[in-house]
Amino acid sequence: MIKKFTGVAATAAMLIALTGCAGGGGSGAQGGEGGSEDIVVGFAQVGAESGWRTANTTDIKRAFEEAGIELKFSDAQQKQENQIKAIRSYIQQQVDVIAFSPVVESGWDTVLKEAKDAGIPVVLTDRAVDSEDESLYVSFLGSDFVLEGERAGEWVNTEFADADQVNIVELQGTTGAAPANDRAEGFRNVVTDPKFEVVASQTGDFTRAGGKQVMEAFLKSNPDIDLVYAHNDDMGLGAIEAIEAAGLVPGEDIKIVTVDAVKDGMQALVDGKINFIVECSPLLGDQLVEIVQKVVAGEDVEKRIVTEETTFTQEQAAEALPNRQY
Ligand code: GZL
Repeated sequence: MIKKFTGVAATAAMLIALTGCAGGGGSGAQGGEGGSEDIVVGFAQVGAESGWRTANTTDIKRAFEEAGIELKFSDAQQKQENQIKAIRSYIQQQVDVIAFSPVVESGWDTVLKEAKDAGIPVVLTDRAVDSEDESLYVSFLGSDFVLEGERAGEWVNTEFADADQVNIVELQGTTGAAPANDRAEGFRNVVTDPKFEVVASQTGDFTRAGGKQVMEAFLKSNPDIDLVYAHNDDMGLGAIEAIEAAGLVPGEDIKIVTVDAVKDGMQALVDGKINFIVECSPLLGDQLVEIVQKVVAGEDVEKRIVTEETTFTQEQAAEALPNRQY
């Protein structure tokens, strides 16, 4: 369906040539020479639930500022209805492109069709939607969350190679969110030996407070926990607080593996309270700007752009932390 948007954007490109003003499907930008300064983008962010999200927001705002592109920004406080309201508002304002990180995978087809009918291309960043109709967005830029879960699982297999029985508790991300679904799936793809048992799994909603609260409950109901698999650093950091309050030593009595690699998580890894972190990069700003510029210029964009990321042991974190951007 890129062709459709390319068609619209190509028409827009022709109009820009004729009238000198940019505007994908909408007429958000008036006048100007059709450069970046004429583009108006609406971004509907999930919220500010974690260090990762804060870093993601900061990087997106930086990139659009540097590119001279007007960015209308909204924080949905992790509520889907707020993101839908924001997207509808951007449609009303006839922005040139809409970008957003879907807080959950489902329930987007109606509003995305409204954007499509308004001729406004949509870019997914960070998280995916489960829409069958891939014409509803021009590109999805973000991590491979299944791979992240598999990388966490591979470390677990190695770390506990000599163990006979490993009791695991899982702090899941936001219920219904692509990173929560996929990190759970990826982990289970590789942690298959029957000696591993996920004795408890519950959402901590990607927040530090949520991780702490759920871990407190896990500790009360499970006497012998060997490992915490937290879908993000913030929930892992909350779990550390609960483990220490219970008089246990995180990273030793109970090992912890998390995903993200934000500064606070990396510091806990250096301090030995977390044992391994799978990176999930929030630095999507420059790539998003490039996608927006291509779409408005009528150029094809890749349907799926996977961000590059790695993993960190304690030693690797000690080396990387001083230069960490987030
Ligand atoms: C992953 C992102 C997740 C992070 C969490 O790309 O959607 O949401 O892993 C954040 O820290 O809250």
